[in-house]
Amino acid sequence: MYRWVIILHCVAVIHARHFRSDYTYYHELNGWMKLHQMPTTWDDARQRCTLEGSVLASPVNNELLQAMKIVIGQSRAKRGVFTGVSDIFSPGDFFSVEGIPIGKISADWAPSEPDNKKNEEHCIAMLPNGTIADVNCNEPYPYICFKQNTPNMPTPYHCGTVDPEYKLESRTGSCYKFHRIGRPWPGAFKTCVAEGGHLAIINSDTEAQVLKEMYAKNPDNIVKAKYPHVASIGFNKWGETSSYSWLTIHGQTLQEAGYEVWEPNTPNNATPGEYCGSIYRSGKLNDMRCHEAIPFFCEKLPGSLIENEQDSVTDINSN
Ligand SMILES: *[C@@H]1O[C@H](CO)[C@@H](O)[C@H](O)[C@H]1NC(C)=O
Ligand SMILES: [Ca+2]
Repeated sequence: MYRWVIILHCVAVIHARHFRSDYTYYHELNGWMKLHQMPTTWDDARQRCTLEGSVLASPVNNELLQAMKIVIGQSRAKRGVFTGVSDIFSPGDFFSVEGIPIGKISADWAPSEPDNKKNEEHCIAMLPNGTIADVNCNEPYPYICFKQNTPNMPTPYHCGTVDPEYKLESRTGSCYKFHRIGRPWPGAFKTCVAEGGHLAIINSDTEAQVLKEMYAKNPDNIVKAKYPHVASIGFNKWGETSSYSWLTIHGQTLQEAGYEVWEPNTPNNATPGEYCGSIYRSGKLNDMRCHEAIPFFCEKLPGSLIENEQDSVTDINSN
């Protein structure tokens, strides 16, 4: 009897939690939400939700409207949040990021909205009382990401994410993903964080070997990268003028981190401004200009994004 209780409990938990532990499951939505307290521009909010595998939430039905209202109410977002509704594709044509036209959005306008003040209001925010207003897309707001549950949702793999591109490496105990679409170093950093990890940090010769092998599996399929044979990892030069201050993104010197094998004649700041860290296909380190779009490696501990608290399932009506 006791055993059955445990099994049933586990089934329910797995069902409810198999997206990400930083998201909360809402029964009424059959989906997950995450409030981002840190205000940002609409573009950045949309991109971060996308990178997390979700969408920028909009009140596309009454359940979402009520849930968003509750999340805003529980937060410090006293001015409200961005919704996913904007007219970025064509001025005056407002759609949610899922393509729902604003006429079908389940929210009322706040008094004297929309007013398109100064002809600069192209994004829709939700106020704490659930009404909406057009606002400036570049004026930072908090936002909510939403992930709809679907019958064919993948369950997390051994890397603790539904993203199958993360592969567990037994030699190091970490998971890695090679991003073959080039991004500047800061965008690569953002992408890895949104995926629950960080730009890869090399802590041993073995780990350098692991990345080298992954890189070799991608000989000619790298896109949007000016330099396909160099890939960003997690170290950079702190204080651009001081001579030797290369640190990992977790604050260690390369020597402390456990790997400091530079490609011959690097770092050389060959094109001035090479303050970001990368590796060649050889697995050896290189200095690179931070704004160059190049491929990159993310690293993720298998336990990040795994739920270890008792219950993250929330009932909207349960208070
Ligand atoms: C919602 O909030 C706005 C802004 O504070 C206010 O102007 C409006 O009257 C409120 N609407 C309702 C229905 O409470
Ligand atoms: Ca307005």
